[in-house]
Amino acid sequence: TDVTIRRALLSVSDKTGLADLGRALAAHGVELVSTGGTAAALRDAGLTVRDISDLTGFPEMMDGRVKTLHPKVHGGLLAVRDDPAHAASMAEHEIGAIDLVVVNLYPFAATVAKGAGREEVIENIDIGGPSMVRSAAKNHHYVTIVTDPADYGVLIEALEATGGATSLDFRKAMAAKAFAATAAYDAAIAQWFAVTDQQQHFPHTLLSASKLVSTLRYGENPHQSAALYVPAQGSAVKGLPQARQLQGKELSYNNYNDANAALELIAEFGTDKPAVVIVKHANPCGVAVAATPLEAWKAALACDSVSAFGGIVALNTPLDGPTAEAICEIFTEVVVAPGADDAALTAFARKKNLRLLVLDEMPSANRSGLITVPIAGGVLVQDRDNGALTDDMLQVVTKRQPTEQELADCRFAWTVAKHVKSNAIVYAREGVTAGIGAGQMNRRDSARIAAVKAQEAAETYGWSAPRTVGSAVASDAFFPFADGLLAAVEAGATAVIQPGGSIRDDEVIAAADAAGLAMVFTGMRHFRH
Ligand code: 93A
Repeated sequence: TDVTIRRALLSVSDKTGLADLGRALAAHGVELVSTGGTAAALRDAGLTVRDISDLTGFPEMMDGRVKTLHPKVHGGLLAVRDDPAHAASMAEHEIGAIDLVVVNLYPFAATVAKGAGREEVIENIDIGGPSMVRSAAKNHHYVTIVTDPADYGVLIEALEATGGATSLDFRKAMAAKAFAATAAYDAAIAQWFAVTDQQQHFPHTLLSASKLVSTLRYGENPHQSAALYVPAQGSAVKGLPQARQLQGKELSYNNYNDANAALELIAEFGTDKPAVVIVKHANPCGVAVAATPLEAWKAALACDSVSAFGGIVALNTPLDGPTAEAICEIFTEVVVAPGADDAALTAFARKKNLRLLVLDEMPSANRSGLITVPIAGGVLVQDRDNGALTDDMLQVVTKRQPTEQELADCRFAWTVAKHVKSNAIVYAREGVTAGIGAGQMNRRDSARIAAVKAQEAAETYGWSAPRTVGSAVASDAFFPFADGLLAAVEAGATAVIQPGGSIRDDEVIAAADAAGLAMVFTGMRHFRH
């Protein structure tokens, strides 16, 4: 099933590695046929090339829109070589077999990403390229298709090993990759139309535009297989797949998921003041903003030092030595930050298993995007929750106005609550979470659990009172009854931030007034189920 390559058609926008590939092909006596720019590049490298117009008998025309769309090309690609009728057609119409196609497409996504106008974007929709890719891939029994410059090396190796041929296994693998590439390419185009013309969701890109980054050891559990994918057409979002891992074991599925939760929350804090987030099972168990990263770490840890064991830590500032030393005092799975100085690197080096990730750029908390959730028989799609709190949204509903500190704590607690599984209750004081209640099936339980955590922290650290005393409490959704609010009062909260909008708001406001609380409504909720 080895097929010897006699004629190759090269037509590439990305000319990376082209000259080397051309030389390797020529060395095996392969005839090179190319479109204009590719032919010029190959000639510059000193190679002999036949112009596509010579093969088709037509000039490249209409600004290059019609270059390779011709039966002499597609007949040469699609013919079933050992079918006598196909062979007869080839002979009758003087169609020569093409054994290898090397194509990469007009840079559609990059053109969109650089903010080009509509006309330029449309001109960068490649038609002839994907057609050749699909013809060659369909006929992989005879034809080799290569779409990614990263595969030139393996192609050259295959040619060397066989004296100028490829195996069926290789052609199959490249064909699969080729169809994935054209699917992703078309998905990006469809997405662009949807966004530009209709402002609609178009989940196809999320579902099909995927490039395998790595196979993971296993999924959430060892009996589940798992892998990491990124959009095939490149992503504007800098996130974990682009992070540099400086040390430690390979990231697991759960590491990625938890580190992502930590990264998404830390991204909310910008870079003005050092902040630290500790995540466990995709929920924060301690968050703090402070004057230094070390102080922020200590304060975040104190919120729930039991849960922080085996946690995922994210920072919004580069890691320094003292902070790294302090983090190393407890078992930590992953640390992600926008950099680390030499002292930090030295400290972490002693913890061989700790996975240290460095991101040059933090993802934007307010970016748009789509979230998918598979359900039996389908997929749910929604916008990312990028809802941000602005001053004009805040409405004080109690007799008492919040103090400046209470208002700041309300905002901080609200930001954290957005990243806590519902029902979410977050107590915070002076830029530090005092207690977090996550994922309960009723709000009162979340409020109670958060208070218990705060009580335990007070006992661990020998504080005279839990830090919920004098705190602000955030609730991700409205209090349906006064009981959740009363649990917060009992824990010592003096200010409340919540969306409002319950039919019993009056009851809840009355309870707050009776307890002398200040309460603000946001008019926006942050369910995270
Ligand atoms: O405009 S096209 O859709 N029409 C074609 O017939 C065609 N054939 C190849 N674009 C076409 N191509 C693309 O041209 C290839 O996919 C490749 O990206 C590019 C290479 O052009 P050049 O060799 O002139 O740089």
